[in-house]
Amino acid sequence: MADTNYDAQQIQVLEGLEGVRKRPGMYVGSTGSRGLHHLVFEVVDNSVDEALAGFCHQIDVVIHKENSVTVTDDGRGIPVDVVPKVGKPGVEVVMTMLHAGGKFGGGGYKISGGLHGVGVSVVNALSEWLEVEVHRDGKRYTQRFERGQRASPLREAGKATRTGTTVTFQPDSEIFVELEYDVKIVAERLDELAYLNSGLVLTLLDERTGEKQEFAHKGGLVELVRAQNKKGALGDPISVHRVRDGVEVDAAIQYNTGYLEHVFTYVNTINTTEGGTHLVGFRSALTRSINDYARRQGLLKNGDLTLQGEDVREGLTAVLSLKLPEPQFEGQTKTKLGNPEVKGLVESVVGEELAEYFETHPGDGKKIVAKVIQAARAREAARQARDLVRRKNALDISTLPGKLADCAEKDPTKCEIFVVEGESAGGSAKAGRDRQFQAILPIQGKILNVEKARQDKMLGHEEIRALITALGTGIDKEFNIDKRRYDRVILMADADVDGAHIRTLLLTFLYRYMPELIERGKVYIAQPPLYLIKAGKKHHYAYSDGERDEVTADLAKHNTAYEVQRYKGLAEMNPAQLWETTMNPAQRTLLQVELDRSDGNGAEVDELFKTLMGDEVEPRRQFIQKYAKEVRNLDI
Ligand code: 0RA
Repeated sequence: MADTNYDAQQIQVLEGLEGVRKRPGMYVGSTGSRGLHHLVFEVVDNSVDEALAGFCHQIDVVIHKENSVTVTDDGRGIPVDVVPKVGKPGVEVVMTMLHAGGKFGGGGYKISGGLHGVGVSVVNALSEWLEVEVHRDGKRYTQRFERGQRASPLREAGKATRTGTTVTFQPDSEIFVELEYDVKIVAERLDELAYLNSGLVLTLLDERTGEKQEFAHKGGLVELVRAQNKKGALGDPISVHRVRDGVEVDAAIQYNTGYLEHVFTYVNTINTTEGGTHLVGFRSALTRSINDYARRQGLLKNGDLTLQGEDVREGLTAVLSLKLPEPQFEGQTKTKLGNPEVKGLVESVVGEELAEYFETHPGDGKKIVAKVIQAARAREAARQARDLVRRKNALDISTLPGKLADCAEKDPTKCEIFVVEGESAGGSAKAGRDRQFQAILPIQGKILNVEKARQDKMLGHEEIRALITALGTGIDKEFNIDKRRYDRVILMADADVDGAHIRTLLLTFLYRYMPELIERGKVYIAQPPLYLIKAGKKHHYAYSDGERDEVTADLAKHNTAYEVQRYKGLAEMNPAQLWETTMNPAQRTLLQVELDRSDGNGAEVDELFKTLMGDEVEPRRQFIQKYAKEVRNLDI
C-alpha cells in the first residue's frame, strides 16, 4: 500500500483519538481508579463479544508487575486483511478508529457488550503503548501503538496453531492519576461475566503477587441465584432461557424465607442498575403469574386481597439477563434500558415460563404463593398501623408521646430534639436544656433493629412509634419533610459500645424510613466529653484521648496537680455539665451525619447497613474487625 493516501485518513483518525485523550472522562468515566479498571473491562468485553458470537471459550487476564495488562482470548482473531474503504488492516482500524469495534467484517447483527460500547480504540488512545497479537489463518501477526498512534505496521511473525487475539496495554501515566490495579475489582467483574456467560472460562493472574484465579460457572444464572440464597431457599430456582424476536432472555428466579428483594438485571452483560423496560416487564410478569396461579388454585378467594408488586418481591432473588442487538441505554449512568418493545417481550416470555413452572412444580408453587399471601397480609397490617400513627399525628399535642419533653418554640426551623439513651440521662438532659428550643426524647434500651423486622412489627414497637410521632414527618412514602417538628435531630448516646450500638440502630431506622432527613443534613450526633480533668477549681473537658493527653501534659508542665475522671455514661454528668459540654450551641461539637453516595446510587450505603444490621453475623464480625481501629468520625 502506498502511503500517499494515508495522510487525510490519518488526520481524521488522530483527531478522533485526540478527542479521547482530551476528554478521557467522557469515554471511561474518570481518570481515577474507575477509568483505569474500565480499560481492562473494555478489552475483556471485546473478547466476551467473541464468546457471545460462539467463537471464544476462554479469556485469560494477566496483571503485570508494572500494572500493564494482557488479555488473551481464543476467538477468531481480529481480521487482518485490508479494509477496502480505509486501506488498512482490520486490526489497525479496530485499534485506531473510534466505534470501529463491531462495525465491519461480521455479517448480520452483532451483540455487543462494552460498558458504553466505546470500543478498544479508546483503550489504545489512553495507553502509553499497546501491543496486539493475532493468531489467524495459521499465522501470527503483531502490531504496536503508542498513545493511540501506529508505532509499527502490522507484521507477520511466524506460524500459528490456534486462533485468537492478545492485547497488552500500559495505561498512560499522562492520563491516569491512579495507575495501580485492584485485583479484587478485576476478579469481581470476571466472576460476574462467568455467571452471565455459562460455559466461558476466565482466568486472572496477578504477577505482582503470583495469585491465580479461575472463574467458570457452568450453571450460569441459576448458580448465581443459588449462591445468593444460601439460606432459606424456597424450592428450586426457576430457570428461563428463550430467544424471541432476536432477543435472548435468560433469567433465574428463586424465593427465600427472608423479606428483602435482590433482583439484578443485565443487558449484554452490562449491569443495568437503573433498571428499565426489561425490569418493568419482568415485574409485571411475576405479579400477574402469581396472582393467576393463586386464584386458579383457590388459594386466593374472590374479594380477598390482591397480591401486589411489593408482595411478590418480598424474599425474591432473581437475575435477568438480556442479549439484544441494539440496546438503548438511558439514565444518569447510562445503565437504564430504554427499548420500549422489550417490556412486552420480557413480560410474555417470563410469564409463560412461570406458568409452566407452576404447572410442573405444584409443591413449590403453593409454598411461594403462601409466602406472597403472608407478605400481602403484613402489608395490610402495616397500613393499618400507619393509619393509626397518622391519625394520632393529626390530633393535638396531647397525643405526643408522654416521655417527650417538648420545647416552647413553635417554629420548627428554630427547634431541635435530642434523642437520648436511657431514662436517667434523659432526666439530666431535660433539666439541663434550654426549654425554649430544645426538646428531649428519652429512648429506653435497645430499639428494634429495623433491618431484621417487617414494617408492621416495627410500627408496633413503642420507642419507634414515639420517635415517629415526635418527629412529625411520617415515614416511608408518607414522609414529608415540611411536617418536621424540629430542624435538628440530635442523637445523644453514651461514648461506649452499647451507646454506639443504640446510635447505629437509630441511624438504621432513620436511613431506612426517613432517608431525606439525613440527605437534608438534619441528623446529628452529639459529642459528649470522654474525660473530666479537675485541677483545683478549674475543670477541663476532653473529647478524645489525645485531647486528654494534651491537657494533662500542659498541667504537668505548670506543675499543677490534677485528677482525671473518665465519663462512663451521660448519666454521670449533672444537668449543668451536660448543658455546658454537649448541648449548649455556643460550645458544643455536633457531628453531622452524611450519606456517602459516591458510588452513584447508594448501593454501598445499602450494603453497609445490610452488613452491619442484617441477619448474617459473619460479615458484620469481619467488618467490625476490619474497621474497628479506623472509625473515628461517624460518616455513613
Ligand atoms: C471484528 C470482526 C470480527 C472479530 C473481531 C472484530 C474481534 C475483535 C476482538 C477484540 C478482542 N478479541 C477479538 N476477537 C475478535 C469477526 C471476524 C471474522 O468474521 O472472522
